[in-house]
Amino acid sequence: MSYDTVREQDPAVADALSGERRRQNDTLAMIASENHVSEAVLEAQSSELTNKYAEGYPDERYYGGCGHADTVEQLAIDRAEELWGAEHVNVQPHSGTQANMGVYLAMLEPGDRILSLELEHGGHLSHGHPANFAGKTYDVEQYHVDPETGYVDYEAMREHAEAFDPHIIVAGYSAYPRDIDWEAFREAADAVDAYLLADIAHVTGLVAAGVHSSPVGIADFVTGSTHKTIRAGRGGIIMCHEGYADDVDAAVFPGGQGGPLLHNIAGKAVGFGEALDPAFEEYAQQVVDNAEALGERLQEHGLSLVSGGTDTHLVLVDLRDSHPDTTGKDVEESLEEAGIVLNANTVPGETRSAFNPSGIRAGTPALATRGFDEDACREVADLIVEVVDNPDDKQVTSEVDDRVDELTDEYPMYE
Ligand code: DSN
Repeated sequence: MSYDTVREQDPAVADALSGERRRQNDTLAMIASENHVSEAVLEAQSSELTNKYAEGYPDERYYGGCGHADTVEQLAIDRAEELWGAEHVNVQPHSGTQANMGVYLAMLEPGDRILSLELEHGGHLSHGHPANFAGKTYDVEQYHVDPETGYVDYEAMREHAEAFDPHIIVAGYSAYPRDIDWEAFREAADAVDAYLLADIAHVTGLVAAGVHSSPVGIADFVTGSTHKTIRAGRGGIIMCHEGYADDVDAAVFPGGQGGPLLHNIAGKAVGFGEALDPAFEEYAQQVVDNAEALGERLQEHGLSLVSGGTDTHLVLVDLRDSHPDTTGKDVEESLEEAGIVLNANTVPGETRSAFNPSGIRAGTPALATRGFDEDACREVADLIVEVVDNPDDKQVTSEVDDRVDELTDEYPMYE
């Protein structure tokens, strides 16, 4: 893919686009929420559908000329229903946060009670952080992971639900390395007559491939984003029982959004089609195997992992035991200089700040996309530790960067 037309018309933007393409090829994308979509998804996302207004849903639009838009959106819906086994799917949310907003708008009134996992324990802003619309609109209380094990404390969550009597319980996280006991949440929600929302934003692809347990059919609502492990380009989705379909659809449009981003929905359709291929299951298994190999090797080097390991696509390192004077931000910045891009992250029981926290989060979805296996991920762990042990040593940074260059040449992306 070239940016020839943009280059002729707008060199400043073309330089940034080519620079980003080079950056993605030349560095290891280990931000757990990122991935590399296929050239076909990129093409669909940059199609002429960006020009089309199509408020409404397939065959029920408020504008003319929506025939091709209908085809694309219906393909995305049908493929999503098949991938996740859902009764009803809305593919219009612009992101995972907008998907959560759609569920809240559909089922809650302002002031209603949400019970969700605290952000620094792995939750998400849209689950009710005070800085987010959800925290400002609803009455939010939060459950936690067990400080000893790093796993969700299901018993405490259930007791909290009984005391707080929430209208909705939110499960599913952004920085949680373990599988989730959806039935425990179902039982807690049933005990207090609450809805259950499962936010599988990070693990959409793992759930679709059957390498992470599925909340579909257990939770009332399942939300996700489409650009993470599922590799279908930027956006969100909502899945629900048929009985909630009209409420959810009305909450997304006209309730919370205007016209759908049909070009993004085209990307979703293409990406979901790719994920229906049996090869996607191998990819998803490789993501999980890679994360396990990465985590085990980091632990062999003496780093502490929250929960002692991973069942998913990510590991969460708590630096406080092994490197008490090094912050997550220090490591994030030094690693970026060495060509490894991940993010500083809060850890349960955080003693620093959200901006300069005590942990790092590292994911394997993008590495598996470019072909990395467990051995390659063990080597990446060795490289990470080199930098963590020597954050200010420019010689070490440069040597790691050289090795990253060799690895990215070996496993090229977007050639
Ligand atoms: N920003 C995403 C993440 O990194 O987990 C969640 O929205």
